[in-house]
Amino acid sequence: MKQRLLSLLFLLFWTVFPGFGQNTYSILPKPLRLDPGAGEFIFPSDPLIAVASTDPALRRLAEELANQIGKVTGKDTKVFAGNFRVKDGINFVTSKETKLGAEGYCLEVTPKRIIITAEQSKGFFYGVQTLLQLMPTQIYGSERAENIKWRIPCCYIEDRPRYAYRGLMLDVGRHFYPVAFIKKFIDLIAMHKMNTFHWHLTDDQGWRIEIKKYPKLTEIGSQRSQTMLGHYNDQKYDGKPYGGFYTQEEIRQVVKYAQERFVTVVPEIEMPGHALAALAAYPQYGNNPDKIYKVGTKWGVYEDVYAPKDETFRFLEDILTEVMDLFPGQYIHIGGDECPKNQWQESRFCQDLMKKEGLKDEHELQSYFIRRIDRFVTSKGRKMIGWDEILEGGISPNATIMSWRGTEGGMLAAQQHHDAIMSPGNFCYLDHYQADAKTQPLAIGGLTPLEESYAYDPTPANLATEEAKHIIGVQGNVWTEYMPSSEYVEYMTFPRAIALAEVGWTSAERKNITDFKQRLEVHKQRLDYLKVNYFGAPGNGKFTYRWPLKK
Ligand code: TNX
Repeated sequence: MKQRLLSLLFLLFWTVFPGFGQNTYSILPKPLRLDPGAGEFIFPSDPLIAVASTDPALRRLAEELANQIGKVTGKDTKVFAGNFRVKDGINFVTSKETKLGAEGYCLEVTPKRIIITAEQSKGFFYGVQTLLQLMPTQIYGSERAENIKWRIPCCYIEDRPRYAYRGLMLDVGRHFYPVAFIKKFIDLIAMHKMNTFHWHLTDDQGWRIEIKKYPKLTEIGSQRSQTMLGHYNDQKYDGKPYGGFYTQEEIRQVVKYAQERFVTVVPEIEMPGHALAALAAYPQYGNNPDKIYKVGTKWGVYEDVYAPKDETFRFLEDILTEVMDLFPGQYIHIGGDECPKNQWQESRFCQDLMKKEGLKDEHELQSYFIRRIDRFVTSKGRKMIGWDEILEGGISPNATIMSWRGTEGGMLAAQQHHDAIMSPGNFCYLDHYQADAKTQPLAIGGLTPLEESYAYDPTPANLATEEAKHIIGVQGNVWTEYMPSSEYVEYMTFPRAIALAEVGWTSAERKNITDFKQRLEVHKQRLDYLKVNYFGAPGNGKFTYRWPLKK
């Protein structure tokens, strides 16, 4: 009788709180396998984190975890170096036999202890991200949290990503953001188990990376006389000079910071189009040496592009040499998008070059341009990425394609056995509105709600198995024409980037929007502790046209 009453009460409880219980495991992105367990691990007063490996990255990770637990729980948390399964503690166990790959991990929580098993430090890093998400959300705070029962629900998790490339791009050309924000952005990338920060460093409206050999790139190219106000169609300007750039020292700092969070930074240096800021500094590399170029003040596409001259290639190779010295990752992004051909059509030099090289049109000239750069990048042992326009006029032998004008480019690349990263506008453009424009601060246009980003499946169904292997991942793009501040970037980026993180990590069968949204509700508390101004955050629900809004 008592038993039946209990089950009845239980049933009633479930009807009233249907989401209850699921929130216990609000892990984003969703792991490959999660078996809930009975009971919980309760933090002792002096938790230990045992690390057997001498890998410095792993030691640092353990130290950081210990610091965070110590800071927020007030418990005396220490790292113990040794191969020892500590009771009442967290164990990092390195194993070559997890079958979960370089980024995978296994996490076991029992009432007695916690064990994270992984092959590499990256895997441990992701295991730790998951572990933090099993703790009370206060663990993300920056000070001691009182009156919390520090416990972790028992479970068994096996996890690894669906795709090897999981990226987020930030455009710092249209607006410039301080290094502190770039680091916060990288923290958020890493927390959601993405592994690539694509840094769009140059554009018509600003050159943002110091190049020692060409100081005018930043002296002149990083400054513009004014900025568009309101929407493009309003054709209004603020009349205020605007500028900023990152020194090489700052860039090294950011790259190191990212490395420590297992995030690779992919620098993008735009060519042959989106080159106006560079041409304002060095007009000799344009098609009209007599023209006075000015750093762009309005958005959109400019006709001023590089001339495919030997001097230009030397200039670009010098720049790329410094860039490669700063960014040790394998990929170098060379842009390649939106390159109007008018100036090449009108240029005697270009027309002669086309004849000499047997190029039948300006698309082939673009392809010639990209191939020369590809050859250079490849000769330095790196891989080149370009936007899908670089397919026009013939794809360069070693190029990886970033597909933005829909998914066609990525598919074509994969069919030609080139790697492709999917970033189609409809799903991945985080500069689009995320809700009815009338309720939102100014954005470029479009409408890409959270649900749409979430629904994206990067691997087109009609690719053959061998071709599908070339779809190496997915990326969200934050173009910032309409994002004048870091808070604005956060508002546009989150939570949609979290949906894309799950698209990149979680297998298609495991995805479910209702379940995602339930987990997200808990997750928002974590974002609150991290002071992320996401869409829907308390205090920014009501938008008026102007920014910043009251928080
Ligand atoms: C197209 S996507 C661009 C960017 C703009 C963006 C605005 C791509 C490779 N080029 O220059 O900022 O649209 O959504």
